[in-house]
Amino acid sequence: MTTRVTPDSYYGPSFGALLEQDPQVAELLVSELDRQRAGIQLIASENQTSPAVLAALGSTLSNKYAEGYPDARYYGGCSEVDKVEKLAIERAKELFGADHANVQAHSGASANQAVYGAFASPGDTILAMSLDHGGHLTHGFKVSFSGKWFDAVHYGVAADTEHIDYDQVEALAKEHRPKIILAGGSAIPRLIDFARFRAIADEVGAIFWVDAAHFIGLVAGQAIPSPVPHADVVSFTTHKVLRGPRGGAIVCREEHAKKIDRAVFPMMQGGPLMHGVAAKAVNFAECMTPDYQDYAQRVLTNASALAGALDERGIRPVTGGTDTHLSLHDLRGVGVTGVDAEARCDAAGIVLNKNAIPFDPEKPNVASGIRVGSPSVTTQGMGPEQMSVVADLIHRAVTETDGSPDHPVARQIREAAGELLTAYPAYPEPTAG
Ligand code: DSN
Repeated sequence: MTTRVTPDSYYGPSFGALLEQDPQVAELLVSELDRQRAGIQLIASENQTSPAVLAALGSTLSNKYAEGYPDARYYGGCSEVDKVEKLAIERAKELFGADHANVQAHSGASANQAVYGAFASPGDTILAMSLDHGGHLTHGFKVSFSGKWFDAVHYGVAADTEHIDYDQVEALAKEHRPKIILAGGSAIPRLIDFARFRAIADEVGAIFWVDAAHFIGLVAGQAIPSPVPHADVVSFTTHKVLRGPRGGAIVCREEHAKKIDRAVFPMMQGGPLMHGVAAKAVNFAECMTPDYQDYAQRVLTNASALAGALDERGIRPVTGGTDTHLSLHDLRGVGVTGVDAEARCDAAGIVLNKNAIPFDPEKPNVASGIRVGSPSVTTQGMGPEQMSVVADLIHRAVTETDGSPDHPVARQIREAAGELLTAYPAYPEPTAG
């Protein structure tokens, strides 16, 4: 006879202790797992990490202070965490073909702070993509430290193609002579021409930095070209397509290694989160497998299928499609705002986010677009056929419902989503016995 393993098996052997001691928090962990399982997860920056990564995150490495770097710590008792961090560093270098890796950044924003710390001083000029064309808060947006401490100049996309306007990048670089030129962002559906950026940076003597947080998993899976051979420094998060723990990391050329390490610690951070570092090591090894490379290819195929299927239904992809794991869609053709689309999808069991589109006439908290990504649904095993079903459900939710979970069409969509998720579950419950 087969015994069903309970959902909390994903929390490891210590979960029983939590349940006994603090049922209030334990139940929230379970209900969040239920929530992740119950919806079609299309947030482009999220994924479903492996039980092995979760086990490392839930480990006693969380107890250890390890300020410093392997073999040069400010605390005793670091013998085991030294081995863990060395493993993570070596695996990151191998995975990305990099001279040097720093795996201590707590998050993408922390990694980015360190890159600024390494190469710029307050008041220096930086050149980066504007947030409203697909950049990121930490790329000089006015309410972020990066916009407050640096003189941020922004490039965007060309109005006709919606691709990065490289001529504008070059003209702004020549005019402003920035210390750093930054490529990357959170809503860029197309490949970035790293060679062109490198040439522009060389022309003006700037550091070329790629924030690869969104697409580094596709690079790890050898599905798209790598920025590493072109850039001085590449920062990234480990939890998006890469499918590792929540966290950040940096790889760079040997000549910048010391600067980067000193900028992460002691300039920006104190003790590293060693359970997170262990989970990064686990993840980097996972990414070196043929299975992961196959996954990265399927992420691309699914993103493209989803973008195309939404396009067929009148929800236009910005730039006409995608080369990555995400697409950005202009909802003006169906006369719905991003904020309403997000709420309508949410009520229908589809999780995505509103997003500004380039030259958006709406305010960011209303927005004319949505952003959808394929990392999670691909982890669940869905393919292009299912992307067509998902596009249909999104279209119906956006155009036929009103944001109420009681709307009859919202109910129908939740039912159809439920069928899809039964066939392609998140965190399928293992069977034992
Ligand atoms: N918030 C992340 C995203 O959703 O893209 C970027 O930091």
